[in-house]
Amino acid sequence: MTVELHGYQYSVYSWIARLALHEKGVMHNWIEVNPFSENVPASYLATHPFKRVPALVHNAFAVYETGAITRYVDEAFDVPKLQPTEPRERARCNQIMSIVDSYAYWPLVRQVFSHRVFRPALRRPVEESEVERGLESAPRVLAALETIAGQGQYLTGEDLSLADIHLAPMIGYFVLAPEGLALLQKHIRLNRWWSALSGRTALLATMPQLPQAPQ
Ligand SMILES: N[C@@H](CCC(=O)N[C@@H](CS)C(=O)NCC(=O)O)C(=O)O
Repeated sequence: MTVELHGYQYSVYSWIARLALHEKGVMHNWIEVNPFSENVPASYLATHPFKRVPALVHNAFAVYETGAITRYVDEAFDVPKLQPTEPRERARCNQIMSIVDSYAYWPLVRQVFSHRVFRPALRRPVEESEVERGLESAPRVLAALETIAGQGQYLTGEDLSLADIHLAPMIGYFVLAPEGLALLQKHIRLNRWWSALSGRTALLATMPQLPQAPQ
């Protein structure tokens, strides 16, 4: 049995997929693909026609879209189960995964993290207006998540689920921006959830090694 994860070292979606594999205890080979490069191998584009990362290949089965990957990993491999079975908890889990993909990624990661943290570290051009737009959009995302987050230790109850696995890397990047951390801290449940989850072994073990900001 071989599991290959094709991902980009700094990609937040690749981090999510790696975190799910780690939580499930699934050994895998990492294959580096930079989707922003002009020279993405044709073999990868055959696997992922939209030129994004990640993609997972398990024996001869290839799948892309991070939610499809993490659900597949959860269902194809044994414990721990990462999707609630109780209908309302499962609906919340799916809802949070979808909010993360549809509404959180762009402002939290591509606007705030990228232009406040990542690009400066790489000495790449920064657009302050992107940070501003991200910080304008982020409160609605955080408020929506705060409203539906459960009262338990994790987002959907007392057990870790794919909701936590999809949101944690996005928040992990967002709070590296001081303004991101300040916004998160205004949300009592999310802040409590992040305080507990940010020290989790699997999250730290899979966290991308970011380039150091110039002094
Ligand atoms: N909906 C996709 C999104 C994946 C995605 O946007 N990945 C980013 C990296 S974090 C990417 O490949 N970006 C390349 C680009 O925007 O050209 C998923 O769930 O996998």
